[in-house]
Amino acid sequence: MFKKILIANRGEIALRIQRACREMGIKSVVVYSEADREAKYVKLADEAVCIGPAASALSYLNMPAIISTAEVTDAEAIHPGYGFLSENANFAERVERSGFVFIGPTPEAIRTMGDKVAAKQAMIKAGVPCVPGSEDALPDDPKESIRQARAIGYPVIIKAAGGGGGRGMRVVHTEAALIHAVQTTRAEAGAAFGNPSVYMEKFLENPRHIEIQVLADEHKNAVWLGERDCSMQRRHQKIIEEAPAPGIARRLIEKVGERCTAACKRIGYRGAGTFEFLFEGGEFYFIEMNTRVQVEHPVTELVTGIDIVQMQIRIAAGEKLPFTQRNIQVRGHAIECRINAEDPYKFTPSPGRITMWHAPGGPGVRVDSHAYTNYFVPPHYDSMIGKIIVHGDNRNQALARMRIALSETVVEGILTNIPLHRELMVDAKFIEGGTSIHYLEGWMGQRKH
Ligand code: MV4
Repeated sequence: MFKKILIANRGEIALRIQRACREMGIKSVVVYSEADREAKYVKLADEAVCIGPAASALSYLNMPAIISTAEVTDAEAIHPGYGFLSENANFAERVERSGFVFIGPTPEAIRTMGDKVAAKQAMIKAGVPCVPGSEDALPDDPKESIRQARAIGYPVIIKAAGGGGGRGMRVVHTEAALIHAVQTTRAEAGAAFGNPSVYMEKFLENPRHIEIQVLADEHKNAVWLGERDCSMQRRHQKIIEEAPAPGIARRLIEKVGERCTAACKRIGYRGAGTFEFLFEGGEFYFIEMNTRVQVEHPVTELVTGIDIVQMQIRIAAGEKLPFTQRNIQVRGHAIECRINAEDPYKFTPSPGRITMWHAPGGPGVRVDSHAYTNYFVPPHYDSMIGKIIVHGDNRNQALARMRIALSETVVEGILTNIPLHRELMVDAKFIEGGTSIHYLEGWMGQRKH
């Protein structure tokens, strides 16, 4: 096992990785920007090194600064967390070329999944169900786009191969709008991702967003750890996630879970990963794969009892998975609310000093946050300052525990989205379960304030 790991991230996930290291007897080095100098998790690490000014481009995205910090501190491995460099194949490659272990998949796997056309082709080959659409990038020939769209049937969606996470997409309802949409998406993709490739899919109008968590080792073992329902989102920012997904037949999920592990084995996937699906009309359709630990990993940890971050580290150290699929059981229900420093009605960021932080507790309540009374939320990064995650024997108990947890939580000095979560936890449709990816935006429009 590693003796020392460098954490190439900040905030709650840097603290989460640090906790995993501590439990495993591994020393942690945290890199930080000038904006994070005073944060408690920085002081808590075994070693901390400032790698640059507040701007991410000069600190958390600064590959030479991070790799040279690993060199001077004698770290053996680098954990990238989520966001920043976590899905940058060039970074993973440079880490390995410098003689360190990248805690994640191979650079090749990251690169394949980063190209959404290549990812989809790999999944089709591996028998994972995908959205009907073009198997290759669209050629520059308008006739061919028109032919394919007719074959698929309108509405279709044009997506950038280099996009993902909601960037670089356009819905097309009529043939009259098609060619312009393809050209515009292509031009934007070239400018934004340096890759003008686009592809076409049937547009699913009212799906849910369901994802499957997997773990795979380098010895050809792979397991899936159940699913998460991440449909409650606004502008591609998830705010609530839960496991299991309400109202979906177990045999359907099991079928798709088994396809995901089969795909992992086939492509030689290693590490933690997430297969993202749209779920509509009782069918799963693969859209993308994430090759990192995700923000919402704790809901899976609470229902399976498996520490996903510790497993990432053990896999990266070359260990075999300590369990097989038969050993994995999903127990009860978990819900996560992301706490953002933002106006709960206008969604504008609300950085600044937290004058009072009181975290909830009690049975089945977990808080993953680096915040505390007097913590200053810097304006330079994502507005998420933590997560409240609850577990119960069933969904109703989890909901009750989340309502209590939210009622206990006190955050003063900045605005947060806690009032929004309090409202959603008593919303009839959310309580019923199974709302689509469009529910929250519709609900926002209805809400009086
Ligand atoms: C889609 C879709 C409907 N049909 N693809 C958005 C993010 C990216 N991961 C894929 N996305 C979508 N792809 C087809 N063929 C609708 C979305 C989508 C979405 C997906 C997941 C979660 C939230 C979303 C919000 C808007 C659109």
